[in-house]
Amino acid sequence: MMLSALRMRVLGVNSTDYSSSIPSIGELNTEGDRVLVARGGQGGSYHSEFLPSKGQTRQIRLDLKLIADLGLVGFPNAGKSSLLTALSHAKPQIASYAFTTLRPEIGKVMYEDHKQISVADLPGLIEGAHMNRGMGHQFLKHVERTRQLLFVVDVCGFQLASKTPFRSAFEAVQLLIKELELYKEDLPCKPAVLVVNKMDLPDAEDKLTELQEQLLNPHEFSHLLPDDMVPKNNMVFRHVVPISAATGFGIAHLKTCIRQSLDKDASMATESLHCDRLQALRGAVPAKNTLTWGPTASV
Ligand SMILES: Nc1nc2c(ncn2[C@@H]2O[C@H](COP(=O)(O)OP(=O)(O)O)[C@@H](O)[C@H]2O)c(=O)[nH]1
Ligand SMILES: [Mg+2]
Repeated sequence: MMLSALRMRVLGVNSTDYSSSIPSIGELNTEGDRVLVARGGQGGSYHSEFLPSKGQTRQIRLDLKLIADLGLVGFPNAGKSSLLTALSHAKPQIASYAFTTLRPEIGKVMYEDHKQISVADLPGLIEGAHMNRGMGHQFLKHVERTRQLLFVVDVCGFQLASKTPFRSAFEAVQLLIKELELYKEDLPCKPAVLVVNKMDLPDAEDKLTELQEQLLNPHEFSHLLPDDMVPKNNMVFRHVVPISAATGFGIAHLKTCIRQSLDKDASMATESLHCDRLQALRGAVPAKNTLTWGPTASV
């Protein structure tokens, strides 16, 4: 059986969890991609008295992918849904309690030159998501598939519940990186922009300055977190953008930064494609030249 579709992951039997350890039969990412899931039987012939043989049977699960240019990564209440509303025409649910967003919501950010960028508001990530706590893997599997990440933190910090520890904006950033790293080591290598939200709140400026200092030298502040929650490698954010999703402060600048970051990757990808093509051509040309112009050429 041949499957042909868009944006799917084809998983083997009994794949109840979403982590990267599941046997994946293949991926259907672009139009025309095909995956062989099960082999058909031989057709009937003279030798088999025209009885066809049975083909393979296989139980599979199709895992529909969410592909967006940007994925919003942040703890609950950071203002991800509010940011998506400020950036696009999407209308995600917004409320001051955790897990308001249960399903990913995609918004389109429009630019004056008609370019559109898709941004996915993903259900809240919490500490322990890599162990499938909260919405754990359901969330992280989507992060895996967005081109770039938009980290969103509340400048004043975050506390999930009265029994869980308070986390400053810096600690939230570190913990988010750690969750991604523990789920899949190379996830924090994705290009990322850090959005510091709620700049309209009192003392926000001072807290932003403190966060920026800590981000410049994260190792110096690693004692703020338990050893096992300190990321192995720190992410280098392409931009750190203070905003207020509530008042609109910084949103226009953020749109510019997002665009710059995505355009940078697009031009790098085009350049590397050109390089590959050139290499391929160079590989082919000398062989021809040897035949035509080499000493043993006998044309
Ligand atoms: N003061 C202030 N509150 C905000 C801002 N952005 C979001 N909020 C509030 O923070 C809460 C959580 O916002 P929401 O967008 O649902 O966060 P999410 O869980 O990350 O999607 C809501 O009560 C919002 O009104 C902001 O820029 N300033
Ligand atoms: Mg939300």
